[in-house]
Amino acid sequence: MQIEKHQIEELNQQQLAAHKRRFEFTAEGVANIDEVIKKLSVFNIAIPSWALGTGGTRFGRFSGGGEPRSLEEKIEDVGVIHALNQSSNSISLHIPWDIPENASSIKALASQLGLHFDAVNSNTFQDQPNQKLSYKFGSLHHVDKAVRKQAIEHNIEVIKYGVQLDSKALSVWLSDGSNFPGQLNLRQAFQNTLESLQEVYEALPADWKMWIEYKPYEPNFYSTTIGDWGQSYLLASKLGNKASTLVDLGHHLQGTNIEQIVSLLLMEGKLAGFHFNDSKYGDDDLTVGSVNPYQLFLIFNELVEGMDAKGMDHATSIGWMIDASHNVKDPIEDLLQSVQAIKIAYAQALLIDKKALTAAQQNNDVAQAQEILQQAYRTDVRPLIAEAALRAGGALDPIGSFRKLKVRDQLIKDRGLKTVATGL
Ligand code: RM4
Ligand code: MN
Ligand code: MN
Repeated sequence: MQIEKHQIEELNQQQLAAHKRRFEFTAEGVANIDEVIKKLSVFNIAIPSWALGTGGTRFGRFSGGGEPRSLEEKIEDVGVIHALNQSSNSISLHIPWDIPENASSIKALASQLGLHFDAVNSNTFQDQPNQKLSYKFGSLHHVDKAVRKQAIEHNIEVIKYGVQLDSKALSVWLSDGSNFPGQLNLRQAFQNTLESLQEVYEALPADWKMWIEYKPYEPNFYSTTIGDWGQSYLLASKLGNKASTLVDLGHHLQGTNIEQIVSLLLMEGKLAGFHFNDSKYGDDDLTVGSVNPYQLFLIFNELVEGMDAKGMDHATSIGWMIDASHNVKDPIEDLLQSVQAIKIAYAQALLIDKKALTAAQQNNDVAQAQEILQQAYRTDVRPLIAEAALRAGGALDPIGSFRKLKVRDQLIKDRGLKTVATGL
């Protein structure tokens, strides 16, 4: 199913007059409005191939109907998202959940929808049918060299798929860890991981990156071998320039100051990018901005400030991706909401009066510093996001349009009610 340009234009037309009024009201207070709109127009966030189906928990999975049955259908769904928001022009594949059997036809389909391929993700946290050795006790950190070798080869195979699709990064998340004290020699586990990653690193093409994700617990509950940003950073530093640290917002213990981690990784040139989601307790993978939008804004404050300090291009110099899953929402609606939330936080960060904030910081004027941040945070920037989408050919109201166009009904008609997408 594909959304036609004229369908979006017709819906936009009905909302145009109200939008213009709202936009002019907000734009009046923004000195560099054209620059802000331009930055918002080129800002894209990748969609993970595993988030297009209904997510499950370990207690059950309730399929929502019309889920994509193949990689082609997942790409079509990203096409729908991108047609509506003009901000999701790439897809990130998880191998082997989504193996591109015929790379050239997959690439052709994607580019017809204005999409390309973001990072490829390896999976050594599950055993696959016909797999020789088990990952029950880990993969790249395993005590048995043969298991490590199998996991290394899998990562190299993932790079090969990525090369066929013009991806430029391998993203590695390991569930490796231990469930009980004493189970593992922690130093040995780390060293095995480093050696294994070194072999994968050797196989990276010259223009590729390796993104190393960390996570404090789950599925292991005593130690995770890449458990925090320090451990990821250590690996990335030892590996070399192509390796850096990937921050998944759900992979921190409660109360962690994520914006500070982000700020320092950026300073060191070791921030690979993001897996965006939101959480209340742990790796909840909830819709971005649904629980703690202020934290997201504070992260973007550090990002904009830190990237500007280094003259980095906001849109392209690090990886922007969603990593969420949904067991009670329509996945497409959820992803549209997530992308909107990210763009809202980014727009608010662009509105911060940087000069005034620097002055307040220099004068230890704490109250004023807070006023400046919250002035930006409390600005309703949604008309700016809508204007950027409008100028790029997207919908003023992506979710409203998705509903009015009855996209899900159509997908159920085309694919059936009881379809199940690959993924978690
Ligand atoms: C993990 C982690 C990875 C993702 C898997 C599915 O918790 O966030 O990025 O690939 O889940
Ligand atoms: Mn992740
Ligand atoms: Mn996760």
